[in-house]
Amino acid sequence: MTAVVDNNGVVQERRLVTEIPGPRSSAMLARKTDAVSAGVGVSLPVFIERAGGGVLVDVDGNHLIDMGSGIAVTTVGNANPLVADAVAEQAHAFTHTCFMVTPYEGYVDVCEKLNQLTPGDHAKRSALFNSGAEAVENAVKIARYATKRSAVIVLEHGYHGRTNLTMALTAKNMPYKEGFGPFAPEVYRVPTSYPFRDGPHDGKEVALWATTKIEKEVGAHNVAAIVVEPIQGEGGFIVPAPGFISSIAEFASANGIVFIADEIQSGFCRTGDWFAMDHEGVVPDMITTAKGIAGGMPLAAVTGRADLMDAVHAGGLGGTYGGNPVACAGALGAIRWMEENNACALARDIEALMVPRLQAMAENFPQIGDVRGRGAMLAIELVEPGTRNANASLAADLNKYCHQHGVLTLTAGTYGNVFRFLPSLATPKALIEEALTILEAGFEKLT
Ligand code: PLZ
Repeated sequence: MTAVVDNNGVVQERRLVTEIPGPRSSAMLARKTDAVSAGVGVSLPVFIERAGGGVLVDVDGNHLIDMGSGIAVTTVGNANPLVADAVAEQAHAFTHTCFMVTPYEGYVDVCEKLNQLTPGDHAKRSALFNSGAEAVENAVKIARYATKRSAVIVLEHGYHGRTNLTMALTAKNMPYKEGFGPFAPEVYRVPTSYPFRDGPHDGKEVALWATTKIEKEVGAHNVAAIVVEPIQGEGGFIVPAPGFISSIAEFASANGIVFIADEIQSGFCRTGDWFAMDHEGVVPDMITTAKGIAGGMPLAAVTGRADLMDAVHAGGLGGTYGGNPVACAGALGAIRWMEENNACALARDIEALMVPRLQAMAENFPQIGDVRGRGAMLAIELVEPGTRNANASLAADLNKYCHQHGVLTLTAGTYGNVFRFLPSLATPKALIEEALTILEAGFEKLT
């Protein structure tokens, strides 16, 4: 079989030519230690020189299968030609004007696409920002402005970013919050549905615990917004029980609360639908997007009901770089690729390929307590056999095993015991199979 070669010459195969990390990466890592803040960590210290499709090539010439997509960003494949060409063309035309000073069409094009693709066919508006955290902050600003209320409700295990407000919205202390307080006020955390750990509760029942807590401890009339990830990402790819999300959304609607779906990790075909809320049949009042939106260019957005988005005074929203023209060009290229290649079906194909193999592994290895996720957002939760006790050390050891064998994997979870898979939708199927074979060998060796 001849190897598949990606557009930019990257051979789509796993190929190890040195140990991991190799000598050139190790030398660069030493420079990193001297030059870069120690607060900026690295999961796998191989320095990347080129990447295409689902493969990362390091400076030593190792080819790694990328099962992380830069944390759910290169959904359309790394260096996707539609993204790369649009970015290059835009960079030659102009790189920046600041949309708030003199506008340009690409920004409007992206907003039109977002208004069209996000759940619901009501009148919508969008605003563009640079990072996921910035989008979440702005969604909360808009909700507070429009409702004239201040409280914000978030869920156990939620993750929404690292800025001051979004640290407050994020559940997990280490590494995100430790030592960085005090945090923004008026943020309240309520229970979420975590079927593996809650037991087999009806999603509606769990939602009632959450909404009762809101009523009794906060007062629904004080709440501006409820911010919810439809599948929790950093928290451990937690898929809530059916009925949970829709019940929370109904409660929000009944109480004049803005329901904000944080689809920064789950959006843009990642879960086999354009947005994970499509699967829930829920139309959020506002949705935050980033990551997969622009094939690796930094771009984020808030899309929401026109009456909410237009409530804010002119000049109340913005930022120097938000909706940068080069990033917008990248987004239009990425969205075109998703539309032309039926990317949602590609994500469902990945689920169909991976879930049976992960379930078969779970039969053999009692350390796999749960297999879950949707589309190309999948995970296994590792436990001590016969219990639900988190097995974070096995997750770390398996991660290391995969890395040393040329597969970039990522962990997640409040307890650090979730092994997550976020391959690009452009990854050749054979490489995904191979990554699973390596993982299985890791289980054989380490358990
Ligand atoms: N909301 C649902 O997943 C980013 C974080 C990586 P930014 N998740 C990856 C890390 O350790 O910093 C994320 C998310 C959800 C918001 C964010 C924040 O997006 O672009 O990282 O700010």
